[in-house]
Amino acid sequence: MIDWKHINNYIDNAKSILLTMHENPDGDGLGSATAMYYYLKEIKKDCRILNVSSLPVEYNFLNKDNIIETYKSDIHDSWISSVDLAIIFDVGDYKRIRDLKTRIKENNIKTLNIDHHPHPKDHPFTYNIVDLKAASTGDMVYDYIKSVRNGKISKLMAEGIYTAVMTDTGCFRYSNTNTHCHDIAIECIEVGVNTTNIYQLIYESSSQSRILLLGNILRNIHYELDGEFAWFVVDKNMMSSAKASKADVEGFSDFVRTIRGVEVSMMIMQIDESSCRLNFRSTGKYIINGVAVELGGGGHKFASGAVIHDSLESVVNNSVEIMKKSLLQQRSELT
Ligand SMILES: [Mn+2]
Repeated sequence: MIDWKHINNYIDNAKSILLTMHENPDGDGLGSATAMYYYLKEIKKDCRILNVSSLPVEYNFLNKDNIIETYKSDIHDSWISSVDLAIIFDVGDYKRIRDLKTRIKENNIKTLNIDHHPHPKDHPFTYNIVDLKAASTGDMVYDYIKSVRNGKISKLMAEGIYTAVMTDTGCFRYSNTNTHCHDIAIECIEVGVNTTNIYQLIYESSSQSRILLLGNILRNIHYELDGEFAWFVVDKNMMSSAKASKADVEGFSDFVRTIRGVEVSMMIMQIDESSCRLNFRSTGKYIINGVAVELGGGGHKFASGAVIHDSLESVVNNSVEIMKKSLLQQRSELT
């Protein structure tokens, strides 16, 4: 059990608090930060949410009060110099806050990491609060707010928390979904969160480019190991011919994992001539973060990823082989 009352001292002692999360943020990072923002404002803290990436359009509803800012050195550096505490949500790997990591270091700002991804023992944070069992970082923020504040959470906090829990559990479908997720959802509905609306804004807003790209991908899936392992490539040509953006690719690995018989899906996405992004998803039979770590990345047991600095061709060859080897090894241990 995490001692949130004790952790509250770190927050209580800070006057100015910076909230941030990993680049290319998802619903968990954004929802966690907005919920925390509204709580910190309620207790009259000077705080801001600064992200290194811009806000994906489907999450605009969390930004009614224009509280989610994209970090710009000339606009924000003077405020950052007055910050005493940076709270980092859902980061997985500290380098994923890019330039903000440098600013935090330069200004000797204390760091509080709140995350449900594994971090090494020699982590760089002042305070490292990790709960690997939490379905989302939003669950942890909810637990914190509940332990220091009386009554039900406010509607604005609940919109963030609900978004975090819903997106990280794949709408309460993935194996990480537990009774706590549902308890949180009940409270969110009780305080007036329009859950249907949030679902539609996030999941029923595919661009035509995304659908065009998905069609192309679905025609080119490779199946290995009797159909248990499915992988696909998204290269620069596919992206440009569909006029797609990075955000259009979100969720494709989850989708391919839903094909009958598929236990593990892998997306290999070309970033440029010399780097690729990999995404791995598992239904739960095989653990796939070992492969992610081997390739220089990380993540959860059943959802992980990596960025590799190499050509597409060589990344395809290597990663498919490494994944097949790991799955065959695990398969032999299962039987
Ligand atoms: Mn998360």
